[in-house]
Amino acid sequence: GMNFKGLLKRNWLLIATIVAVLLGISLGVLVREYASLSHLHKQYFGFPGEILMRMLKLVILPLIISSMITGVAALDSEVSGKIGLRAVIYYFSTTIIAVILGIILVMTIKPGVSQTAEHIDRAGTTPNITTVDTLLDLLRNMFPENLVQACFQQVRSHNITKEYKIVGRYSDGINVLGLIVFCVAFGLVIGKMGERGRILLEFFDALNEATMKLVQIIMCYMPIGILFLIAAKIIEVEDWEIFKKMGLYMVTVLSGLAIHATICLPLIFFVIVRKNPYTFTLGMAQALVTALMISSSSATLPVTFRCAEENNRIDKRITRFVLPVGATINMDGTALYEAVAAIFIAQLNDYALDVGQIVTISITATVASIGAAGVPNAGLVTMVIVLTAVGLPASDVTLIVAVDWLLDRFRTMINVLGDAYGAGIVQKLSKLELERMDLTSDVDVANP
Ligand code: DAS
Repeated sequence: GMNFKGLLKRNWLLIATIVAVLLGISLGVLVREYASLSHLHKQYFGFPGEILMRMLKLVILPLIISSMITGVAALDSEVSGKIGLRAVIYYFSTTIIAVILGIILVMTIKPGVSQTAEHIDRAGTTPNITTVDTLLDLLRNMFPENLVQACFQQVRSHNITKEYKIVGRYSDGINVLGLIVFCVAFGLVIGKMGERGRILLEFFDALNEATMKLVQIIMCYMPIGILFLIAAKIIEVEDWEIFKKMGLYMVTVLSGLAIHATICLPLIFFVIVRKNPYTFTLGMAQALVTALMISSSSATLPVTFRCAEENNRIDKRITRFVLPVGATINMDGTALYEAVAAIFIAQLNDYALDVGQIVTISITATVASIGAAGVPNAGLVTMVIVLTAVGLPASDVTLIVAVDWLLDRFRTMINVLGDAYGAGIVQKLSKLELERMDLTSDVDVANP
């Protein structure tokens, strides 16, 4: 058995992070109650949290590049094709399951039926996007015209400001999808080059190792950053009343996310992997708390990597491949949320949906979740395509903006969990190929 001290020692970071969350919430509540801070001072308050976000975002670039290139180059193209296919099948089926779950819940709980859209204040203006636009943007992003620019490109998607204004088509960040596509192609080519490719492979492998060491250092700062991040958020939220009005809607979304995380995903995992799914979830705890605190799958990626590899012992050849792609396109939580939100808005408007429209909602919610970037509030923005597709006013997205900061956190957490389970499942399904490679290859890039 393990003694208490050992447990503490092994999980100190997680424990410190959870303590930081609790302290941060208390601090936020206290400051709200007893101090009246000016807008400027509120901003200063969040500063240590801002620094954490900046550091996490900073390592995304070297991490994605080095992990994707080595991930692909270390496998032969046939194997990486198979692994890629399995990952895509997993992403797709779990996303659909999440959407269906969301639809069932919102149609039984009916959170919007007892009230009308007039009772909820609208905020901000509406963006104007269509399904076609979103798909084209997705494809455009896959083929960046300039590699350097892709590293700091303004991702094409809408952005929502603190005042809940939706302000146009861009939010700054990295074009992750574009980099992934490039790195897959580049990795494949390097893998095929033989001896000459080896030097590049070793370079990127070393880059990956160095980056992960940096991540380890950054994670030590995490509790402090998180403490101030959550405290500042609590100080800053203006409208708590809205939570009463939207209570049932939030309960619907949150219970859907909870069921998906504790029943659907674990069941699939158990059937395929035959291991305890909850131990697996616990292994991801640090990443899940991080996602909850920063509402961004991309910025959580470094932590997701560490948890999956260190705690859950997933093969690096799998994580390097499955996690970055998952963080960008596999969003179960977002998909579930989009379906619930769209039907909730229909209920508010007294708008009866027929079966065809419900099918349309499931499809567009899936597309919208794939199209959403792994950044805060992205799902709220792609929501517009779901509404437009069934003839609901796109402007009604403004009805749910005020509570999105909270729901965003929870759906991001489920997005990250889905990616992690995906890595575990794909690893199990690819066991044969991985073992065969272990036997034939003389160098082991994944575990030098
Ligand atoms: N917050 C997002 C994520 O990073 C997506 C969303 O807004 O739904 O996963």
